[in-house]
Amino acid sequence: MLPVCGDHIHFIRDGVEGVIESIAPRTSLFYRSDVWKQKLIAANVTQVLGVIAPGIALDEMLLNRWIVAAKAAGCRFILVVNKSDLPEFKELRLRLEAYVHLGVHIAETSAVKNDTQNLVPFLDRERSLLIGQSGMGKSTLVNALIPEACAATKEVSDALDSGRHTTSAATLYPLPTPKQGWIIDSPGMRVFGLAHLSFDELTRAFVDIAPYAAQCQFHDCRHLQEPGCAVQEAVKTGRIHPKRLQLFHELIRERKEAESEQRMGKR
Ligand SMILES: Nc1nc2c(ncn2[C@@H]2O[C@H](COP(=O)(O)OP(=O)(O)OP(=O)(O)O)[C@@H](O)[C@H]2O)c(=O)[nH]1
Ligand SMILES: [Mg+2]
Ligand SMILES: [Zn+2]
Repeated sequence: MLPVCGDHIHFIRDGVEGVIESIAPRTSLFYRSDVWKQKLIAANVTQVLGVIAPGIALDEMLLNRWIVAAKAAGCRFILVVNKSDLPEFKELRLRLEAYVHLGVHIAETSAVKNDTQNLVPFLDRERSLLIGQSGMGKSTLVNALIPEACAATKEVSDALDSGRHTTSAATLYPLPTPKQGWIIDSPGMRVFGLAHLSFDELTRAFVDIAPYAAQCQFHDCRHLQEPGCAVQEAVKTGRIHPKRLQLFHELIRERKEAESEQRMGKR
């Protein structure tokens, strides 16, 4: 087992270096996966903070993948809408009300203005993971929450000319006392595969689809064209957003593709 940010490890010091002896059992593991590899992101987190901001096109399918991934990992999901100081913020914020019924909490922030008061109440005693596309302000948020963190942000990387993604590895920062818990900053990501989730796991992770899936006429209903499909019916009557069912099918397809590629690879 390879260690990942957030792990509890036992290690033996050897001069200035150390050797990892063992990794304690994890309470959660947040990761993404495609056909060939799993990309571990963080262990032992209790909540995922997905960061979005105006000015960078919102990829709602990506956002929905994070929500599903958090649910599947047993984590609470908080949508952090950053850069509230920008004029385009209001328009973006209005589009997000639809997410509240998926159990998503929303916190508005302006990291550059040090305005994190809506987010702070969510953090104490929690182990949080910041995720989001590059440039949304994850590292700037860390610095606003924990001044001594000194996480590199875009301005710094521009000065050093270190490329597109400013943060290159996940880093854990303890919350300042008297708060307990920690927060992990992670590198920006544009794709988020969930090929590790089975049909049943995906069904459970779609909190809007799961209750209807239990009512389908056939217990192995795939919610495509089957008669008596309660999920399709709920889409027709506006109780499930069609984009959510579209994503569900997309994820099932990706899973199937991954399985068949792996079978071919093993031959
Ligand atoms: N206007 C405004 N700009 C912000 C805010 N927060 C961050 N920024 C700016 O957005 C840019 C990107 O910030 P970063 O914190 O480096 O973004 P990141 O999400 O960590 O990016 P990666 O490390 O590449 O994933 C910087 O120029 C920040 O100054 C904010 O609240 N308002
Ligand atoms: Mg960063
Ligand atoms: Zn069905």
